[in-house]
Amino acid sequence: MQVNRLWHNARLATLRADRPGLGVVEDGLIAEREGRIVYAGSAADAPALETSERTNCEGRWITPGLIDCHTHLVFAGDRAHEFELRLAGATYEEVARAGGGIVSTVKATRAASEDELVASALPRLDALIAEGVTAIEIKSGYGLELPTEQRQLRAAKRLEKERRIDVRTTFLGAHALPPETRDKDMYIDLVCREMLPEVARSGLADSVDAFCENIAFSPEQVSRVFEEARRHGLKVKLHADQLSNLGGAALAARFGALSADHLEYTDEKGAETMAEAGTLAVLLPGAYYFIRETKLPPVDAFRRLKVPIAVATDCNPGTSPLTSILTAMNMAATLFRLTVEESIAGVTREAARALGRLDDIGTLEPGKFCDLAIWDIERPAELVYRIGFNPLHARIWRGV
Ligand code: DI6
Ligand code: FE
Repeated sequence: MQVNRLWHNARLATLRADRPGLGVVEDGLIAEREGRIVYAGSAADAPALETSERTNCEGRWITPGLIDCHTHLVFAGDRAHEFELRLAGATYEEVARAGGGIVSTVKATRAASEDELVASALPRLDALIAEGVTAIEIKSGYGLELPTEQRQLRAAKRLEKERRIDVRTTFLGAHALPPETRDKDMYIDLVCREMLPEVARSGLADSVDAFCENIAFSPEQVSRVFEEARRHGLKVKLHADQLSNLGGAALAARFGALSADHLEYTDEKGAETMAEAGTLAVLLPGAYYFIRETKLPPVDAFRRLKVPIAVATDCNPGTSPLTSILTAMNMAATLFRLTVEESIAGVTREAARALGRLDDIGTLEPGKFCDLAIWDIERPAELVYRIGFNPLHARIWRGV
């Protein structure tokens, strides 16, 4: 079989769902043609392969390229000053009610051009790419009015032209109440009647998200956004039960959401509803850590009910200024007690599932994009165990 490239003498963590654990293949080989995997398995079982580009991996580990399935990567300004306020004892909610929080990033983002949004996102994206990220989800949600929401989404899509990476965009108009509006129902009318239809028509967003929380929007208001998303054929996901239990996870599941995210305050009923609907849990330990939350998400219930678990950075300037997916993996294990296998699956196969992209990415299997991360490690646990150390040897995107 003629292939473009192959990598041999490697240990593969295939993350195949039909194999136990990480789907490890000891003496492994991966072959690629036209950007997709044509073989991933033991060298002994490989078909005859002709190629001009053979790479000896010298026993290194290969995982699927990492996927950050929940980020607010595109925004202007920063919230370092607020960080100092919180160090002085203000809670995240007090800062939000004092007009700080999301709204202060909104002002900076509204004032930024598309080029400025791209330029300020690139260093954050490069930090993730340096750790082997090959696909990322990026939300809007700092415009809270149509032109800036669209500009954020266009900037997010432009990142695919600036770097070799796969970007999925999410419309998060229902992120917070904009400074010029005092009436949440009126703003949700604007989101549903003006913003969402235009964003859907322009094809700028792959899915729709909302923030279901006391300092944001109620389950009823979120339901209106989700009904409008459904009318436009867009999948939904939800920032749910982060600071309190408003039944957000169950609400997301009832709308067949791809995922419910955060989930610190989700209860057994919420986990059951997610399991019935096939809605994934996206855990965001960076936000839990940064706002010093103490309520842990119900990981044991997710395991028992077989709710798939993904892990992401939630990179955003207010509650998770985190641009290291390896650190998010360590936090998921250290803080949420995920196993090494769950943490690695959480940023590969399950993150792909959370984006509805499992057909194309997230495991090392024939037919999938040849997105690889090649690591200088002796065992996969090192990817989760170490803090602030990046053992990436090479990142391959679409075979290159
Ligand atoms: N929950 C969060 O933690 C972020 N958004 C959300 O819905 C916070 C975003 C910010 O503070 O800028
Ligand atoms: Fe978020």
